Amino acid sequence: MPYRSSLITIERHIADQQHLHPYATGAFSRLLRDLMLAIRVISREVRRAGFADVFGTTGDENVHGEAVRKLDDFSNETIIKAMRYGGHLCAMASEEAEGIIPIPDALQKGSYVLLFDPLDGSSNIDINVTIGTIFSIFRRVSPDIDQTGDMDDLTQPGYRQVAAGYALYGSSTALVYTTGNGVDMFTYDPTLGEFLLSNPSIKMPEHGGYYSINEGNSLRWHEGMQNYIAYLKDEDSETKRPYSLRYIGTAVADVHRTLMYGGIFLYPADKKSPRGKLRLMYEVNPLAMLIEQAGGLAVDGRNRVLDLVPESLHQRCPLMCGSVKDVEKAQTFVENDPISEEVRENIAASTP
Ligand code: P6P
Repeated sequence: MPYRSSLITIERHIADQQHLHPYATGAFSRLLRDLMLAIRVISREVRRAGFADVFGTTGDENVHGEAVRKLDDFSNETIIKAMRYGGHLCAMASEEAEGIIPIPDALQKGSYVLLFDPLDGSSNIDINVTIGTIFSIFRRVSPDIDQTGDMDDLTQPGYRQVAAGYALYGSSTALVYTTGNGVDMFTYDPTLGEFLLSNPSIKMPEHGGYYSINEGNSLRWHEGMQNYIAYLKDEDSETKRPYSLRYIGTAVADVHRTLMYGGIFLYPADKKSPRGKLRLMYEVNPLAMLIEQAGGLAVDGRNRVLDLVPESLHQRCPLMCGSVKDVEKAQTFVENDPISEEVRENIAASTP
């Protein structure tokens, strides 16, 4: 029976899952509800971007020296405003903000921290190609519940995430999230103003037929990665090769296709970027939790992403993720690439 006919709203689903979290006091459910409101507001703005003056850039640059687009700014502010008053968070961090986003002194602090990429895929905004919002939630580790959280709360290893997910602003607006009990997808029905359960308990195929990587970087790849991608292009009916290349250039969209159809998404370390491009705390960690919860693997080339101990809030992290058989095959090719040496050197270089 197709779930599209189900009338299970995300609020109902969160409440139903609450019994799975003995420590859940309802605050966690209310936190997710507030985040869903922010995503609804961003979805509305993305949908009308062509009419409202929200295309283009603000003229500012973010902490990474990248041009900030108007929708980036709007999405960032929307999440901060929707989340700071609920009393569930003690701190936030965003791709668009250099340091901790504190909860104002006058407002109640909570037991969680939220890290997010407010609008992933910015370069695709003005050409109406799928973009998304990525989020990651941890319980605070600092003891003082009345104080704003600190960097230790925000830079925890990914296996401590209590929830992770993304919104996808594509042909429809979808929300995919996990609280550690599998992955569920909800599709937004704007006529009802509700996210309705559309794909419960998503499970990835053991291997797929797609690979997703920016082939423009191929001359920068280390030898192992070059050999792996060449392997995927060989003719071999038994292993269903050649794979098809799909690359949207929005990590959320490329990972979502990998989650739904199987295969592998890669943004590897290379000779120019020893730690790849994607950010560990608010892109790679949440995407890795979702992929693992759906039965896949997510590694930095050598290590399980969720085991990585962060050194800084905005650090980059190489990513290979997707179907178990595909990621395991890729690892046999790249295990001798000089990634760990360069990463170690790069860690020293980037430590402020
Ligand atoms: P490239 C979008 O700007 C982003 O951060 C990710 O969403 C995406 O996977 C990647 O950059 C694309 O980068 O170098 O292939 O254009």
